[in-house]
Amino acid sequence: KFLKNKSVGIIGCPFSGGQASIEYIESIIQELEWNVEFDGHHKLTELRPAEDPNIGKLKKPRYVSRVTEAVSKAVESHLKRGQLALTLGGDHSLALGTVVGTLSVHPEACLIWIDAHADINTPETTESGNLHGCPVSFLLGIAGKVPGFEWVKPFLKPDRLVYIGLRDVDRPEKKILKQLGIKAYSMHEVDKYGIGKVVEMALDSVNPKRDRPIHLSFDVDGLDPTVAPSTGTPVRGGLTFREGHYICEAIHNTGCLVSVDIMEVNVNPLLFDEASVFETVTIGCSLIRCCLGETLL
Ligand code: Z70
Ligand code: MN
Ligand code: MN
Ligand code: MN
Repeated sequence: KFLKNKSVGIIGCPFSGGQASIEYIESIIQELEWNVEFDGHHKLTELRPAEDPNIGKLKKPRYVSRVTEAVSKAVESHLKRGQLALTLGGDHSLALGTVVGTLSVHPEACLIWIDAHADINTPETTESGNLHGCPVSFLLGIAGKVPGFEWVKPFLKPDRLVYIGLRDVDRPEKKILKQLGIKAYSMHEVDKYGIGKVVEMALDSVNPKRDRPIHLSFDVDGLDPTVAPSTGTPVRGGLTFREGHYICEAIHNTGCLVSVDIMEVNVNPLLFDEASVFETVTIGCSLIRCCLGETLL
């Protein structure tokens, strides 16, 4: 509905240890007969400032703001050319960039966030100071004024956001979700209703007529650590292999998908053994295939 042709632009974001096996992913997409444009891993580490003292509790605020702004431009440029934007990361703070990039081209877009975490802490509520725990508050415009993040606009409306897979949400985050009335399907609802019903309810809440562009931000820690082990903060009790794939299949089937993030895939051999990395990269690739229309039959 919103893409010009079967063409996908890949934005490789090796930021904070996360980087994906691009060659592999590229070949998989070519089998699907999508035209692939990959402009190399973005050289994000070059954007690291010499000095980057905390702002309040926030760690590496200048580095994150520069990197995410650059990523927003990359997503914007692929979308403007009618391509599907596929961003591979990397720290989930990157989604601050990807979602702004999507909204700047498709202001009507909705955001489906798959994650164990809500990533909605504000600079005030964050305990860790890690910006990967905060991108959603910046996207919604509830983060307050943080120097360096003035470029973050347009903001996302709370009723255009829905979560699936939550199971490790901080107390202040729960308060924010309630106050803003943000739709969220935790693992409890996945158990109760099944993934089919949950995805349908999620789509009905943010995209009732299936006429809005969809940005899917998929943190692989939304999956159970048994199927996606090489990620920074694994949390037990996550989405199964099939539940993860079902989400991607169902969203593809809406015909509204314009932008996809596959995030928090960590390929650092110092942190994870080879088998764990292989398994996680493989499931990432497989989710991408589903997003692009691969079917079981
Ligand atoms: C925690 C914090 C976290 C990953 C976010 C979130 C932790 N609530 N981990 N994304 N991978 O630090 O704000
Ligand atoms: Mn690019
Ligand atoms: Mn996340
Ligand atoms: Mn997470």
